[in-house]
Amino acid sequence: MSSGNLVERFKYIKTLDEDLLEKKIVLLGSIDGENAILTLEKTFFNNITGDNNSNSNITSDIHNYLSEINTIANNDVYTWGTSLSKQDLKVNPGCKFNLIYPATEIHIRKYENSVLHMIKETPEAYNKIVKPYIKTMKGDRIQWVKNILFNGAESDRILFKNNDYIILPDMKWDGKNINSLYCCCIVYDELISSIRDLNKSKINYLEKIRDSILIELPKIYKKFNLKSSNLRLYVHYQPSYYHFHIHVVNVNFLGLANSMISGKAILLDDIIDNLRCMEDSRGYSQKVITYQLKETHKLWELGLKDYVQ
Ligand code: G7M
Repeated sequence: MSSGNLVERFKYIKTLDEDLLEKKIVLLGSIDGENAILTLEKTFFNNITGDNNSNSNITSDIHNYLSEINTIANNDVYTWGTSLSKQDLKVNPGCKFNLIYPATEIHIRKYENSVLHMIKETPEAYNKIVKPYIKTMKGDRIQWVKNILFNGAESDRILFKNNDYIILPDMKWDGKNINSLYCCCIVYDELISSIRDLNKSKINYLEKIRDSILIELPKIYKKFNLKSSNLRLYVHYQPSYYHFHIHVVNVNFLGLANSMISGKAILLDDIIDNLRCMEDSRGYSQKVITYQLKETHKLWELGLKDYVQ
């Protein structure tokens, strides 16, 4: 079944979230009686800084690009208004969508806007509350990861792979505009669920992966002059998916505030250096980790609400 077909059958129930900065709205709906989450996001002006293909360059044909110009006001040298922009699906689509269908209760909780709290997760809280929860999140929930690693899913999108990891465009990235580059590096090691499973024995392994990403991505995007120093590598705690993966984004792109925020994102280099400096060889399993958690997150009601800072 094509995704277009699914989106056409989406019936709106309620708005889960909207973000004026990211120009994004998240809708809960149903398709054939089952829950679905549809995220709609306005796209960038891909072609202003994209490739130099003249068809796709809106700057070379601004009058054709903008139509029905409506002036709201002007004052001295300032004028502002609205207009329609010419769009075409291939080089200049107006909107990017993500559909999750069927969506589980966990998906809905993840996307629903909710109050955040700062949690101080002790090793005891991890062992008592989080570790058992992670066990319940290992099956279907990370099927998409297994599909990428072992079943050929998204195989035409893989940018690089070796024995340690696969790197490919994150589903949040359209894969076109280098300025908003967002890749996901998924490791093959199924025993690392989160940073809690990292200890000194993993330092070389993490360094090897980091160094490889920093060499390979600039090679792949050489024509855009991407440098290793343009890449920001980080890991989430808590992640949404408990199979170790690294977020790799363009350091110049600040539109990912929610993903990169402190209290959620930890730089890979800081993780490696923390491991090196830790006296305890058991590593992150022994740390108090402070991070943000939504009130609607399952871990909140499972007991982390007793560990607020
Ligand atoms: O919060 P966490 O660290 O678990 O982030 C997981 C990342 O995986 C997010 O940036 C998602 O956008 C990305 N992602 C999730 N899914 C389901 C997919 C997928 O099916 N394909 C790709 N390429 N990325 C995904």
